[in-house]
Amino acid sequence: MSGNDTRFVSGEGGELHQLASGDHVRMTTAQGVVIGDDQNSLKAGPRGPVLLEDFVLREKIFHFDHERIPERVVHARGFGVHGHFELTKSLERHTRARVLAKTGERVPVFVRFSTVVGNKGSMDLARDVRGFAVKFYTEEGNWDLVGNNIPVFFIQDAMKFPDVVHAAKQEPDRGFPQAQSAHDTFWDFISLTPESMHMIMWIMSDRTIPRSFRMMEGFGVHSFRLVNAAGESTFVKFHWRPRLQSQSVLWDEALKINGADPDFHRRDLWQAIETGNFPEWDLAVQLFTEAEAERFDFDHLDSTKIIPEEVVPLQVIGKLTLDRTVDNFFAETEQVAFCTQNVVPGIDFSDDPLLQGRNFSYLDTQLKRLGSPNFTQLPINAPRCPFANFQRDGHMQMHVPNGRVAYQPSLLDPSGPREDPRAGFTSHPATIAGPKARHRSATFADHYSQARQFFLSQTEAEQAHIVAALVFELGKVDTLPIRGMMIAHLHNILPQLGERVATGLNFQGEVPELGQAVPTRTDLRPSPSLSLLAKFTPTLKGRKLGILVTDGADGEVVAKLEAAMTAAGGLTEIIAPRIGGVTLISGRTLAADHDLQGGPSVLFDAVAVVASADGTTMLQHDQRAVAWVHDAFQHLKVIGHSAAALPLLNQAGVMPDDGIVNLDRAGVSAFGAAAARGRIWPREPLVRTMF
Ligand code: HDE
Repeated sequence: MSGNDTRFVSGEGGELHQLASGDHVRMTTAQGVVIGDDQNSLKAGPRGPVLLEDFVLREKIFHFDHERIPERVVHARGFGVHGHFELTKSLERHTRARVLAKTGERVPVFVRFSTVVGNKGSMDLARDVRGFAVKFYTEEGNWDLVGNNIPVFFIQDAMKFPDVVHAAKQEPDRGFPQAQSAHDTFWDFISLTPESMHMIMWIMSDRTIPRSFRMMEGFGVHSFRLVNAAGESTFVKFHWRPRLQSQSVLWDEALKINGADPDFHRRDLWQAIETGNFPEWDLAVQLFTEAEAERFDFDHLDSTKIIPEEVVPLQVIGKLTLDRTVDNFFAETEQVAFCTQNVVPGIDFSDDPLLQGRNFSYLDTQLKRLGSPNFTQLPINAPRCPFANFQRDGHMQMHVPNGRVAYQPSLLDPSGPREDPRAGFTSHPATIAGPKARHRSATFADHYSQARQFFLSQTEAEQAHIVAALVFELGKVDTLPIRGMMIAHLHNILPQLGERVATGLNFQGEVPELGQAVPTRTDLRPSPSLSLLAKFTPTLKGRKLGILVTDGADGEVVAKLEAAMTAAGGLTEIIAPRIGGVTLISGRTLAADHDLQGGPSVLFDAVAVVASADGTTMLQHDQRAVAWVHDAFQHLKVIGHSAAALPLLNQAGVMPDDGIVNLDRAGVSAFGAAAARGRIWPREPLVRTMF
């Protein structure tokens, strides 16, 4: 901007007016009246009162006052993106739904990931279940698969949903804690709800602190029905499997990430898509008949149970790709309205009592949030196929229907919408019988066997993390009898689990004897697919390397690291003592993405310190640098270093192991191979007490 730049004009009070010129459109009121001054309200005299007549001011403030809508009662914090789904294997034999029968078509989707408990402004790395909600805009209408990143749920009946949510949310008298289950009311409820125990194993595992939305599995949780053209029904469970595999952070890392970057997950997804690294998931199904379901030794209508892959194998049928960020967070992510009852012909519900309750709740909650039954007309919610009916009027009606007929049957309007019994949605005519009563089926009564199976299916490190999470969470519970009750449940799951947690808590109180409706089965074989670490294959794809550099650093090593990461499908960021970057040994300036404070090592999957001798001396006097290395070491990360950087590593308490790689001696490829394997698990017992 220069003194004679005509795009900018100073006003009488020295305020800056940026005028419409060049590509700018002219600013108008909501009525389309061009605004002449958007800096000053209309006053009686330069220092006089503001006039009520100022419709421009009043309209602007009025709209601002009403910008917020109620946040979602659960899953308030979320992040949505666009993409598409492509079916690779037809399920035509089982369903007439085109989206699951016609291969090779790209069906547009909108996906919203979320946490459950925290409010909208809470942090991304809360220990929490993640929502994984997918809206398919199919040619036969919208299909919403509103799932989570965990295949089971806390409760068996929708009747208990408000209770579990109230218990988990901030305690109502004090308004805290935010986005945490580590408090009395949550564990009070859980300790009196044995059906939650399987879910507790999952949420205390590292699955609830995912490394990225891109690295999470997703599950439809309930059984649904597929119905084919002949009207035959097959049950189905839906699974999303991330191509980048499931990966998690450590708890201490999660705590620090929340401070360093509360938007860690949304930034990660945004950055991946904006850099063309589109995340992908396979859609897999478990298919089974009613007769097969009868033979399971659990009830598939009970959402606290999984169907182990060993019992019904997964079949991959398609691929989800997320490739476009939203244009506007509010219009799309905030206004998207997922509803479990949004299904298309060929997809139908099971009698899972949770699913049945959800089918009421979602539609109801959208009315509260979006304020009008016409929320279906918002661009993010509207079907992309033709739609027509006689629903009329209501708040914020966007359509202008013509004609005098808003009903049928009618002879007056020969072209109006009419039902189609053949193409239209028909419910599977399941036969229903039984006494009308408030039942809980006896087939739902085994609360511990699958919890035990899950725990025993984990690797040693994963089991230790479940124990540590329970020790942390129950340690935040002030009411000792709640701790005692929980230890008793854990004991029912597996005696050693109860004992390990009791040891971790140094629990001296009374552990009650808890009766069991069904004794814990000890014959369920561990299911390897339930462990994230056991099925992980080394990769750098989608991972991020942080390189700490100093003045005088060897730019060639940095370049080689960057090239290796790029070739492997990963990203690299440079951290320097100051944000302006460093002067390399070659004299060239290397720009930084973060300064030491802005780019702590918790933000990266692996790290490298490429420092000169003088630079190392300087870093040794900077606690931020020492903490950077120290954290990376205790978070079990692979650390590459220039030979000259060794004194910094020593000062940070780094002990040599397979994950400490001298870049000058072992080379960049050795570093890459080590980093691809992920964390150095044998290091963990050296840096943390394990119970
Ligand atoms: Fe939800 N859930 N839920 N839920 N849920 C909502 O709907 C509810 C359940 C899930 O990104 C609400 O739009 C009941 C299971 C996701 O916008 C609400 C019950 C699963 C999202 C609601 C459940 C979920 C929600 C709040 C027990 C995994 C976020 C805002 C019967 C399969 C969707 C909203 C988004 C949101 C009710 C249990 C997943 C209140 C009554 C089980 C991913 O309608």
